[in-house]
Amino acid sequence: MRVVSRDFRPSQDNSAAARNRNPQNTDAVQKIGHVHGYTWRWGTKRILVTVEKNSDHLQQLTEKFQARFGGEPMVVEAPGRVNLIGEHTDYNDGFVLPAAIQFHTTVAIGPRLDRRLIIFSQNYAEQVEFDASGLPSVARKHWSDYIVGVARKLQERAIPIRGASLFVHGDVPQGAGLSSSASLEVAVCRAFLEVAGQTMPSVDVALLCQRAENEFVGARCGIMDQFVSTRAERNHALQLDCRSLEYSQQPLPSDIRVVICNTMVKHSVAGGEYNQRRQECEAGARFFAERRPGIQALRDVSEDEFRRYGGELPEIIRKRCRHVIAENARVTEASGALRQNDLGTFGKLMEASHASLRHDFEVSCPELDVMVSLANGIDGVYGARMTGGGFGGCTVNLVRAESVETFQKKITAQYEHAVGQRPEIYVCTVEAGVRRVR
Ligand code: GAF
Repeated sequence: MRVVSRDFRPSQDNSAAARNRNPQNTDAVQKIGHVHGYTWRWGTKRILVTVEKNSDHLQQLTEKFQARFGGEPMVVEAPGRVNLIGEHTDYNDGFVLPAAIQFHTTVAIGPRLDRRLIIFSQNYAEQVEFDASGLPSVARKHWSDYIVGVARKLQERAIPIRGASLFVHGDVPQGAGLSSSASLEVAVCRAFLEVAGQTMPSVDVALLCQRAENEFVGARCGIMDQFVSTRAERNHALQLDCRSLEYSQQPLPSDIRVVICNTMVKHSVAGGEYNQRRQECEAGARFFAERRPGIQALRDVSEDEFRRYGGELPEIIRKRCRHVIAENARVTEASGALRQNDLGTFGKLMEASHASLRHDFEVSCPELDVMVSLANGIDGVYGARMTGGGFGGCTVNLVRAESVETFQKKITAQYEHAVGQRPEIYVCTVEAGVRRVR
């Protein structure tokens, strides 16, 4: 890899708060401004400035691509996600219920006549170059690992990676547990496919991106993030069976909002704790497999079997297993509750999920616990829990639409008071999966 330039020109205000979007609340809008591809709205009743991404950002990305590389790029964008329930179940062949959100990684790509792969990241203000016919075989702990990993996996499937110029920009908050990595992988995969004139079923795209992260980057993540980034539908949560990859789209009631609260504590799936949890789950699955043939993963262990044999397990493994087995049952119940519009039950399941992640799976942290407990004390909140891998990052909250504004104000003030750090609050729109936008 050659680092070609570091570009320290000031970029747009890219804080996640500035990108927060709340289209339902336009009654309070007084002033509108257009800055750097974002529409800024100032409301009389609101504390927070909310910002809508508009189509200008694509135009601006295109112009930046043209200024740097010349030519007409194709542009692809893939969303980040929030997981409503079903945490650390995906790599146990279990069930999850995530939704794609309004934060994306956007990739502008144009073919080159030579074999060079030139990639500029606007977020890192850095450009790197590779020879497409001799891509690095090991990760270097650099943002480009995700892109190289995907390119190598495509090459392994005999998809030609020709010379290309890429301009990459992501507005998924990084280290927040909202799948900035998966959205980068999926966007880049689709961009390479477009430029090669090839198509691939979206399930295969998700699997290929997961393999790139598992085998090249070295994070042993499950399939949830890549899958929802490819297959999500607008205004729907996606219920996924992570073994069979069968899924269904579940409409979200129009009178609730999915609100994400960022503790501002950084999280990383690439960190050792995540892989360690996975090993502990695998040890648990091996233990149960010795007692009942046919068990391949914790997904196959019933609550009854856990009660019967669980006492023989070392305490740590027993706790990990208890979380996964109960969490799988919660996802099934929560999906049923969502279908019935029973948000009270859904909220209770979120609460139980958080408690289990905190005490049994031990992936929460004090800031996440404070955020959840504050949310539970605010009117109009059906449920709150940590979301994503944990060890920091965000909580997900299901909030009655009319209570969202008060919720934002209260949780911001109360969290800042309790922790000494101002949180970022994102009122989400639920979006579709990866698509070519230009
Ligand atoms: C991270 C991983 F990437 C997912 O695969 C999943 O395991 C999640 O943590 C926890 O549910 O986002």
